[in-house]
Amino acid sequence: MDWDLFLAPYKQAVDELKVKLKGIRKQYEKTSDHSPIEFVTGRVKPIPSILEKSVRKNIAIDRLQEMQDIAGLRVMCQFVEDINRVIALLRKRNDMEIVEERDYVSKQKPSGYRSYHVVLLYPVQTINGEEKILVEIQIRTLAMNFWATIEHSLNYKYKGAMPEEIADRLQRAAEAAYRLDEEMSQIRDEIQEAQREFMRKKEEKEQSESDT
Ligand code: 0O2
Ligand code: 0O2
Repeated sequence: MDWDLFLAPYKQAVDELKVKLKGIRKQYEKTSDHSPIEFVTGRVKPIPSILEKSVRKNIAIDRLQEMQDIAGLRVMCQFVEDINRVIALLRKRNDMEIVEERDYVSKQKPSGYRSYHVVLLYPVQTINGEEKILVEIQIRTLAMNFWATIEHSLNYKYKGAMPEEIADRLQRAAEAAYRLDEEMSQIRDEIQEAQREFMRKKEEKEQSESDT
């Protein structure tokens, strides 16, 4: 198996999509509208994780292109409402085709995990022509991301054998993260007004500095 060759289009897709998704944020920065995207990260799944998942999901090595998250991106949003705005933006695009959506936002996983997963077919242009590959985009709030990051590292630490007390605490933390998102949504208008005011003051300051 030539991993460099196999993973090259995935790496290219991650790089391209990172630029494209960050571009959405940049476009919003030029308007007075709130950006539904706070920040974007991306990664190509490490080879040991690909192999572990292929065993767990019973995917033969010559069918690895069926694995949905070899190329993975994460879009972080301030508010739960922003998740739908990001999904709407993705659905409108003609440079990607959505093939599957998994909504763990309205229906959380038993672990307490919440996030919206969109699986795409994304065309990568190579010297041998176009290659369509699967890409997974996870869209979540900052609070969902905070929880998932901690839970992921604890899972890694305990290698699946998480002490019950810690699992209970994580459940409670998931509920707290949910309530935090709810509270933030409720004061969303006030936050946005404060952000607009901040931008206005910043622009005024920059303007007066350039005038002098
Ligand atoms: P900027 O100017 O900081 O916005 P990369 O290869 O660096 O583009 P990668 O490897 O996919 O990105 O992921 P990485 O490095 O973990 O993080 C990607 C971007 O997300 C980086 O910005 C981080 O600064 C930003 N980031 C990570 N965590 C947070 C966070 O908690 N809050 C905020 N607001 N941003 C975060 P860039 O792309 O380097 O550019
Ligand atoms: P990574 O690179 O470590 O993030 P699965 O059987 O759950 O592995 P499935 O059903 O194909 O995979 O897809 P699913 O559940 O929609 O998405 C799997 C990915 O979602 C995981 O990737 C995680 O990134 C994230 N995820 C799903 N459930 C949880 C959870 O309970 N806690 C945390 N922290 N993340 C979760 P991988 O494969 O773990 O890879």
